[in-house]
Amino acid sequence: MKKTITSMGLWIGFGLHLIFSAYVSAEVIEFRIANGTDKNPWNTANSPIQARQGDVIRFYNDDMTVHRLHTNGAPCPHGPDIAAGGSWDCIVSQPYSSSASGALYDHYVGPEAQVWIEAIP
Ligand SMILES: [Cu+2]
Repeated sequence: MKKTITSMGLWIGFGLHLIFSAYVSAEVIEFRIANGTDKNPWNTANSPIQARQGDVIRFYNDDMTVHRLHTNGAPCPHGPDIAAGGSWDCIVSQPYSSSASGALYDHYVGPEAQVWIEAIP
């Protein structure tokens, strides 16, 4: 009887471990578009947004103007408008390396408004 309980306990523990690891492996990474960013880069090559596939990059627009992330599908689908004071979740579905493939940018400004993201598998 005691042995049964112990082995059941192990299986439950193992199950919880699987659920918990799956849960903690996806993270929400918060990135704030600073007030005054306007037509300038959102960040720099030296401090890219770092994420893993499955994570969410939550962009908060702390600026006074609308911003929109331009992507070609990676690391997440092309962004919608993020109104001043608003936020948007970029669900990282594909790896993307700005250092290898170039900075992403603000759709409304163009390539000079760089957004550096390193999203690994
Ligand atoms: Cu675009």
